[in-house]
Amino acid sequence: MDNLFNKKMETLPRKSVEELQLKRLKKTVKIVIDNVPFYRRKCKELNVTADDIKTLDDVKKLPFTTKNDLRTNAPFGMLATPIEKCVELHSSSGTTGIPITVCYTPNDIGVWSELMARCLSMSGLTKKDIFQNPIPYGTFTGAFGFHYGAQKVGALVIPSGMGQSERQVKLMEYYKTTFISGVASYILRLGQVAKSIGIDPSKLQVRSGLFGAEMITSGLKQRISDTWNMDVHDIYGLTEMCGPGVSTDCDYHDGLHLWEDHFLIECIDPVSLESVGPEEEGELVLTTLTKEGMPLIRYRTRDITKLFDQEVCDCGRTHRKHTPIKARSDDMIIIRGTNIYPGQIESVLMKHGDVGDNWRMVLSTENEVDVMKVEVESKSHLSQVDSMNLEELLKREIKSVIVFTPSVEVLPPNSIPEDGLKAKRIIDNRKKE
Ligand code: DLL
Repeated sequence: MDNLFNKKMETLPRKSVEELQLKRLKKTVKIVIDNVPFYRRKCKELNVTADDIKTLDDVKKLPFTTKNDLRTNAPFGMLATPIEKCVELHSSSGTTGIPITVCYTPNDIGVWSELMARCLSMSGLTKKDIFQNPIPYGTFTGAFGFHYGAQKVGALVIPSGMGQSERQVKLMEYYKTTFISGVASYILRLGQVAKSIGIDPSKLQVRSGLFGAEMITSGLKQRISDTWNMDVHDIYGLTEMCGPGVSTDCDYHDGLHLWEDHFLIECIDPVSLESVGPEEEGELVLTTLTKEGMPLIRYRTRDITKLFDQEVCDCGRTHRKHTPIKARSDDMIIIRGTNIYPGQIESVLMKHGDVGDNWRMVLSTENEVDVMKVEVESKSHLSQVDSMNLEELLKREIKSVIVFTPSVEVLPPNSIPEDGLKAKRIIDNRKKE
């Protein structure tokens, strides 16, 4: 209970959370219908007005918003506030080239800082910490979110930015950094770099870390924790909501608390678009409840998770938890009729001590049939016989989770190229129709 940043709001009784949500939802719907042509048109088509929102369930009367809607109205068409009231812009590049752009008013920045402070406190950050932020400072939301939140907690922030990995490790050693943030796969790489310059990451002063921006399987979490000898928390977020700071796991590590005073949660079947039942897997759909610059209604995140029904967590927080994001629905690949998510493969790989930190699935077409090869780095150089034995073992174990047998190639350490900020797990070279 002592790591609550905002005790009143984090432990608000459920009834009060829901009353607050309804009040904020009504206000948000009125604002977007009055100010955003896209929502005015969509609501007219569905014949719904702000007065039709009488209960939280009435959110289902409202239209969904998709990434494509944001792209079509980019860069500023979805703003609900005149641009002169906005003070910061962030964007995420995505895959199609048109960036998703979000503008923040001073109040939006204030809320974001508060939510990040809650997440960081939940992960153990205090004002006594030396907090290193190895994330690129730029239009990506990551670095600024952590920076604002850590300052709000009162920690000493080292804005180290991403890259120059040796320098990052030396800064940690020099300033005796106690808490770090980052993109999970980069933190593993920093661990390798530390070892390569003779520094054992587990002997540094770093005792906690808060990581996100990409999927963190329990195996990956354990691996980071073992490499660095630190407590690892998972933080989820997306540019469209605020950036990082939407949810984080508490010390019980059995789900991420999502800040329901600022976001209304739904979980839907991505095909039928109907709500899934309690504790059933589905796509997370979020409505912003306090955003001024770019409020969003029923935003389809594409992220697959399960919502828990539990009223109050043993940590005292009343905000509902969701399981770590299992996948993005657009990352699901279908091979020979089987649905496969990269996380299923990663869960198998990360259990093996001989397997290194980097891997990818390469898809191609052979004789008109889809084939999948899993390329995985070994932790250290292996003999040919040991590599072959490991390949056979991994093939059998992967088959037990995805039904068919993929080919597996064990590669020497550091042979898979690093590609951008987030790890790229799927290389799809299949022949397109
Ligand atoms: O990645 C915000 C962020 C920065 C979160 C740093 C946490 C830490 P975007 O670039 O807009 O924003 O990407 C958002 O990344 O829809 C998820 O698919 C994925 N993602 C983010 N956090 C997690 C996580 C940032 N903890 C997209 N687990 C989201 C799994 C995550 N996926």
